[in-house]
Amino acid sequence: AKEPARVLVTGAAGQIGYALVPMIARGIMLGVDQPVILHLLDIPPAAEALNGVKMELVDAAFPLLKGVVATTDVVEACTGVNIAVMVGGFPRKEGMERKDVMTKNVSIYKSQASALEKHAAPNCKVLVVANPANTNALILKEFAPSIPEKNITCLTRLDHNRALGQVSERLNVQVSDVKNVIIWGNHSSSQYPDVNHATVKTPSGEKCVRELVADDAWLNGEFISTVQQRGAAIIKARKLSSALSAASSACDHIRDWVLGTPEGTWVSMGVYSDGSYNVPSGLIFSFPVTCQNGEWKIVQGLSIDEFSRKKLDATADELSEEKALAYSCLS
Ligand code: NAX
Repeated sequence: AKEPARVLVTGAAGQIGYALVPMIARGIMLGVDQPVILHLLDIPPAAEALNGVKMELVDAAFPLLKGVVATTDVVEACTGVNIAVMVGGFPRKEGMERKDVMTKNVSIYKSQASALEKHAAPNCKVLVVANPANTNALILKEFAPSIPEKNITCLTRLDHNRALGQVSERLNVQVSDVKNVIIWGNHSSSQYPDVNHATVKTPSGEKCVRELVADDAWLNGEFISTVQQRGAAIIKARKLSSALSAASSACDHIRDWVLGTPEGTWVSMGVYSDGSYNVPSGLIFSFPVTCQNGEWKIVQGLSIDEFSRKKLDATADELSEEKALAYSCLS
């Protein structure tokens, strides 16, 4: 039998946490043969709710769940973890300036970076979900210099999955037959959902999404804005932000990273830029990646047309600006 993996979820008393922890305990993140011990962190005002989540995890009697550590102590939460899913953060409240929200999150991610660096298991893989996800991940990277930069990522898989969903709805095909969309850049409305290399499996072989849709106006317009604005549309409908889809996508992100992507398929992950596709290095930027043996690699050599270039540059500019803002918030 495998040794249990320790999985940290921060913000575990929140909405995404509530959807995510049962998925992890059921083996959706790491596989149905991988026992897990959940480490749940939240802040003192949420301690009672966090304990309620722990009670429900006990009540669900998950066979793979070998233990639950529910705590408001960041050191206890981080100790020995193999996977860290950072969902906790400070939300933007009405009337708050961007800089004020950034200051709060910079300070959270700075201190959690140190705790992870000192206490997590060697080679711990980190996924930042909390917004601003790319920049929180960058702060975490900066303040955990001994964690290899390849181990620090942010979630854009939800946007990726949303793009697959939109193509599948439009073409009336199974979502599992659509692949290789790309989310470039920031997990924000400046992201660029790109279908130029996406394909659909059909009875007569693989076909390009662009050819099948045969409507460039839709692909270059409404499709992009629908994916970019999907989070806002969910809030409008549910009066709450996306949670089950975010949780499911976080599982997809970690599962593919740890267990590998299928041959010929790539996924989108926010990773530390090495300058590929002329994206400035030193940003956490969403790229198409393949994963093997627990490591991601940016897909190289894709053609970037002029339309795409502009969109890539715009989202990179926004991330450079966010990075500068984050640095100006460091005390
Ligand atoms: P909730 O407000 O329901 O939950 C957040 C939880 O984090 C709360 O329980 C809060 O007490 C806790 N928390 C706050 N500060 C903390 C700290 N310092 N340490 C540990 N826990 C802390 O938000 P929820 O809907 O679960 O969303 C969580 C985050 O995900 C938000 O930042 C949200 O913007 C972000 N999202 C990111 C997505 C992505 O694709 N990257 C999509 C979904 C989501 O919007």
